Amino acid sequence: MLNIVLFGPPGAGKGTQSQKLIDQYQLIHLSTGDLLRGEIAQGTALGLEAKKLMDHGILVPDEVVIGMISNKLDANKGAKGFIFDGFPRTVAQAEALDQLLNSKNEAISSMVALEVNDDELEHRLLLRGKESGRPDDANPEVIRKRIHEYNNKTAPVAHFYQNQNKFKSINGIGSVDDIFQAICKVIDLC
Ligand code: B4P
Repeated sequence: MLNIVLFGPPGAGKGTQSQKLIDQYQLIHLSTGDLLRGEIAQGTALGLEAKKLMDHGILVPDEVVIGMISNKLDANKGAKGFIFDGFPRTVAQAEALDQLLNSKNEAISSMVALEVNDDELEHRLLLRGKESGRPDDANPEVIRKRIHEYNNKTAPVAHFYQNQNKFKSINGIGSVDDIFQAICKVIDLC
């Protein structure tokens, strides 16, 4: 199986590149952000709790997102592989993902990290906020909180995969197609 973690700060282009990668490699796209927004749209208890945190740019508790990913892995048993988009976002999530995959005799093939500076992230997210109405993209303070959460809780996840020799860094500034080609070069070596 080909199991790719797409990593990077909010607005780095993980969702954008995932859409192209699932077509190219026929992988299942697992975006915890999309799954949480789905729960919010359906008005579930989980979604109502998650919304309070997401609207303030704060990460949702580990056990919630780990449970969602576990269910999705079980629901896609015949898959050729997965793109993990926005997950794992903490070291505890990365450890849980390794355990989940281990129990199925699978493992992460590679982590691809998109590198984008804070000014560009803020610019992209504010633009998306105007176009999509996403509440967590509308307010510069919330965007800065998300970047702060990323630096505090998510950036250490890169070391987790560096220690396993699975970390690859890609410049996330440039055209969507050029970045996509750079990611494919990494994946084709897996
Ligand atoms: P996510 O939904 O994961 O969203 P994101 O990090 O903001 O976006 P992404 O990096 O995918 O950006 P995109 O491609 O869309 O998370 C939202 C919230 O959910 C989190 O803050 C958290 O509260 C919660 N959450 C999610 N997962 C969690 C977890 N595992 N644990 C705990 N909490 C969790 O790109 C952004 C914009 O840039 C788009 O408008 C796009 O068009 C543009 N863009 C993309 N590539 C570009 C390029 N090359 N040049 C110019 N613009 C580009």
